[in-house]
Amino acid sequence: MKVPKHIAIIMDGNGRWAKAKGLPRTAGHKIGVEKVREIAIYANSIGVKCMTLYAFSTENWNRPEAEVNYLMSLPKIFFESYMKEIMKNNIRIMMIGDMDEIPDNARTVFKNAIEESKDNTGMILNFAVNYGGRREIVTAARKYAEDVKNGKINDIDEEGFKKYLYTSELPEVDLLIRTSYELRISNYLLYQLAYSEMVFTHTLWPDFKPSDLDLCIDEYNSRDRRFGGLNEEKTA
Ligand code: V0D
Repeated sequence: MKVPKHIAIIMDGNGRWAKAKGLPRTAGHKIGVEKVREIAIYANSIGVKCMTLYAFSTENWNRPEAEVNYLMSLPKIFFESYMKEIMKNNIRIMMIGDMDEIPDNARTVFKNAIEESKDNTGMILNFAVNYGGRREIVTAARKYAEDVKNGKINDIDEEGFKKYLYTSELPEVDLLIRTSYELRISNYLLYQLAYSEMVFTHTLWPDFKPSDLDLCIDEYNSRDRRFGGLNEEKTA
């Protein structure tokens, strides 16, 4: 059994989960936060090197103001509740996305968690915050063009371009998981998902358990990753 080095997750279904129980959407997000803790600790324990979670997309600003405000309070809740455990488990916190537009208090708790855990050598728990894939690519292109214009670089190529993405220090994404069975990428890691296996589960994020992650990894292992080439045919 191969454990994927880098797993990306779209944690969908919090709202649907809450609605089914007659609860406000925020109740789903609250359980969703506890699931982040549980799944991160488990993934680290089985040897996953990096996990990138879609916490807040550039489109999420369009949600009702009360919900956006609640989402902005989640980093504080998450790190106040779990930072000790994250440190004990040697997990390193990172983030990708545009922190500029995020309220100061949320940004500060994040920065502190990143700083406190920067020497941890276990799994990288990477949060995509105010992230959008197209914006990431355009930002990278702008910086790349700037460096070419200034004579810092001559040639434009794929290897060079990668260095300008938020994920330049991270391993390739092996596996994308999206819960709640929405069959879309939704502007997530557009460039990075080029060769990733994708697993869509019916499970809603608040119901997602370590055993569900195991099932996703089993599915990943059952696939024949060709990268466009021709690996040896599987024998039945
Ligand atoms: C829980 C998905 C937004 C399910 C949505 C740190 C998991 C809700 C943020 C967030 C979480 C907001 C501002 C910011 C950084 C992150 C968030 C966490 C969990 C855990 F600066 N949603 N969200 N953060 N969930």
